[in-house]
Amino acid sequence: DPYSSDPPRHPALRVNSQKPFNAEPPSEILSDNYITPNAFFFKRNHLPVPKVDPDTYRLEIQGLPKGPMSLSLAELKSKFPKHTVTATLQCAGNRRSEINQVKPVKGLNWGIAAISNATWAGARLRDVLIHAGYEPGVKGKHVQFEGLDRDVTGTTYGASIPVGKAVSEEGDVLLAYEMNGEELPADHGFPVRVVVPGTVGARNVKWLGKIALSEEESSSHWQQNDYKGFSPSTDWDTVDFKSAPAIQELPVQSAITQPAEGSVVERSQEEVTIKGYAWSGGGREVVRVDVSLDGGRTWHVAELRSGEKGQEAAASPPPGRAWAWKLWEVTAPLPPAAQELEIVCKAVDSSYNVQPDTVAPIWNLRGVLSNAWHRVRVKVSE
Ligand code: MTE
Ligand code: MO
Repeated sequence: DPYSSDPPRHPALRVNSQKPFNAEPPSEILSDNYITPNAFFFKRNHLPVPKVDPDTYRLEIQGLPKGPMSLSLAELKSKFPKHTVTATLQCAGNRRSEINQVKPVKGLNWGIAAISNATWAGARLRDVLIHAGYEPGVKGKHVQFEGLDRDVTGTTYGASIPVGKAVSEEGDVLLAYEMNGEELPADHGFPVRVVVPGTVGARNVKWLGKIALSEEESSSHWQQNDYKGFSPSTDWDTVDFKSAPAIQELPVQSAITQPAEGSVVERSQEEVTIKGYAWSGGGREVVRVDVSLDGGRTWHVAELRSGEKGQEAAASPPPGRAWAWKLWEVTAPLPPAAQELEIVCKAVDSSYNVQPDTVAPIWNLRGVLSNAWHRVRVKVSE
């Protein structure tokens, strides 16, 4: 069993698949912490977790002017300044279950919690590329990453990002060896993973074995034939994966974490508190979250928080570098006589992108990019 050496996991996680291991935290606890504890951070593995010996680990670097080279873990930690970034990671399949409800799709049936937020530390990818001879004008459009996890045929996980993101001083791309002040957990890429803030989870390659500058995108299945969006009219007979770009930046997103679907609020309390998260890709900051208790007829503006309680001010990011989610909260009066509430949330980002109101027009055969208004139904008890 290639999965026999997978690490232990927290029993509270909601498991979508055991082998490979895929799980999300209970959505009600997602908004309890601004920084998601490592044990509760969602886990998305395509393959068995590789066992990597940190003492013999080498990171291979190819396609740069100084020729092929490699770095040990100790070199990665000592040769380059340690850079810290708080960034939210979201799987392209987050909220796929809502797409499935419209018409079934292929993929893990994620709820709203295939998204988490952590403080990552490591070397900047930019510094490592410059160390290998990168300078403006060097040929190459994409930076490819290869994981050390492999399937039975020896094929490794891989992905790539545009070189501009990789070398930008404002891109904040990390070769991370720490997650929330601890060494990277096995499930999250020990000893080194790429963290590409603002970019879909799939490009944040774990158990990083190789970096290559190239004219082409990664040839991996996950870059070429997966993690792409299509029209609702495209089916498995007509889909041409070459016709769509690989997902990089994700669209604006928000969801309700509390109250939970189907729960009961007491009429006598007269008001209800609603909580959730909001985030957008590409470093676009969430500037507003609107919440409705009546299915979207009337709206309340939620209060946004971009840090642990009491530390919000320190967390205000420079424009275009809002990598971390905002948690939001609103307390609103219960509408008189309502026996059931349809609670809805929608976020607006700094480009004034908004979420679509329904799922059907964004349905796609892989069930990715699911970001319609999130709706939760609760009962009001007399
Ligand atoms: N990297 C490797 N090597 N293997 C993988 O299976 N999964 C990707 C990405 N990096 C993956 C990987 C996907 S699809 C996502 S959403 C994120 O890792 C999940 O990161 P996490 O498990 O730390 O939450
Ligand atoms: Mo993912």
